[in-house]
Amino acid sequence: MASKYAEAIAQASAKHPQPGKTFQYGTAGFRMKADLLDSVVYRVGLLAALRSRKLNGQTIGVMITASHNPPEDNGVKLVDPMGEMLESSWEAYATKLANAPSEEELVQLYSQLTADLKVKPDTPARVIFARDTRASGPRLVECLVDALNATQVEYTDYKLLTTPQLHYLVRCVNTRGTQYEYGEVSEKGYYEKMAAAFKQAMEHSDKPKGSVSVDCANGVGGPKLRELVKYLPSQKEGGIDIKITNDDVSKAESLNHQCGADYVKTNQRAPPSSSAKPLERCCSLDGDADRVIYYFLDESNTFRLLDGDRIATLAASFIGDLAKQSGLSDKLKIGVVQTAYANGASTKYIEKMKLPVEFTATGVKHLHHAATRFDVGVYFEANGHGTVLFSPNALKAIHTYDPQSPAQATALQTLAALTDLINQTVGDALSDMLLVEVILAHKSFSCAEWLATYTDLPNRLVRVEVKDRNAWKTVAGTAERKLETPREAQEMIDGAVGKYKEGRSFVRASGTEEAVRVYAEASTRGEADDLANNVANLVKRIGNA
Ligand code: NG1
Ligand code: ZN
Repeated sequence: MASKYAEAIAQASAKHPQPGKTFQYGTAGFRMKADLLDSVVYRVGLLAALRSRKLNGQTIGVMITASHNPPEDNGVKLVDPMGEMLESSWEAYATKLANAPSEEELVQLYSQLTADLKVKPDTPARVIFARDTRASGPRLVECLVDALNATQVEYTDYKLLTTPQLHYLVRCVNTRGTQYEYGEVSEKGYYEKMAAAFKQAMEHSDKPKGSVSVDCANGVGGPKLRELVKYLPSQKEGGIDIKITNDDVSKAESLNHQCGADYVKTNQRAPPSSSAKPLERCCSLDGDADRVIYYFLDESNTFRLLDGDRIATLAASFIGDLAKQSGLSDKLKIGVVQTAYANGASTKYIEKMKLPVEFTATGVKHLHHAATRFDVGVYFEANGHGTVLFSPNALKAIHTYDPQSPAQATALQTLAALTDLINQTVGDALSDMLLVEVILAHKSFSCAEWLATYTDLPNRLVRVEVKDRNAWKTVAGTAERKLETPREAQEMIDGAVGKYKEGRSFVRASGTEEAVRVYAEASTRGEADDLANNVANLVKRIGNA
């Protein structure tokens, strides 16, 4: 049976032909050179309509961004009703739709999916969408709109937003008028909610010290941070002195170029444009403002990184203290979720705080999912993407507990503020940055004091090109720390690791690039480099034999 929208789908699809490529909806949706994406975005629009109808007209989000990738790339991903990433079983449908070679096959597949998923074509469908600052964004929005029109979707174009802002809006729309109302459905609502929570979180703290210089990767985070600052208390009112840099979105080619969170994390250095003085607090966002990384130059002008692991440990220790001080420590099971890329020293530090640590595969959707199993689940990838999730049980405890002393009341108020300050849908650089600033102010910490909480093990990440990255499979349940195939590889890695004090190394196929990644850490810089090189060499040998 032909679907109700078959003719319209085929007609619009003819404007966006499949370029004869194979696409895959990966951990970050679809992402590649922007000029290959028209048909993909069109088909993602079709899937958004199906998804919304399947969920009885709940609003689905579509974000057009390629995050930290170069300016000529773009990407697209779907956001589920509570602001989470698309349910993983639907990723396969996205991939299938993107790969249908012709209009006929696309229409047939669409009808098949409609039937298989028991979607009623007359159910209303709603979509909201936004994009980052890339030059290809407006063209890709047209492709998306063609799909939404063909399938009679009610939609709102939010134009330029950060990825987490779109996630926020999706959750707001779908909870409007319910007891779980998340916030006002507008960009302004986002700023107001965050600013109010920030003020409340700062009420019982010292004034923030010094300034924070924010590198916005010349992406959408720049204009959005400027907007947010208008809602935050001024420095005189006890607010933060925020210095915004790399916020030029007028030159397409400057996006993520020698700046931004990925540049800083990968190169372990500040952007060349940085004029920060020693001990000045700095942070970098990525191109769609869902990652943040802190850093500073120490007294001897050496670059010091405070990455996602550092933010996770800082947040977990602060929230753990607040839970104790407010009398809620029995009621709140706080845990931390990491990936194998987390520095071993950060894991030890969390264990020393007597908090449980869980490991998942790479990719925030895995971390996010694991974090929901705690009352307070702190999750961050080392690259700076993460957030803190409060379970319904935790929210209830925090909002209904009757404090037994003024000290408990104070801690409880700060804790309650954090539940609003921290984006509950996805990692959010603006929200995470304010969280870090709040904690540093409460603890009266400089970056140097934050860094001194533990010492990172020297580590090295190496990218190795091999014939077939899919030949590199990890053993299920090991959070990607052990290889199943190629058969001989793991034993050889174990042999290499055994030669180093506190050595650890693992190899996995990248989910976003045609390569495998080698991670190594050991007790000294030289040993970590050696181990990484040895393992990389054996991977090259096996992978290109
Ligand atoms: P891959 O390419 O699968 O290693 C990279 C990052 C992930 C995650 C995704 C999505 C590392 C080692 N890997 O994944 O953490 O952020 O990109 O952007 O940083
Ligand atoms: Zn990003």
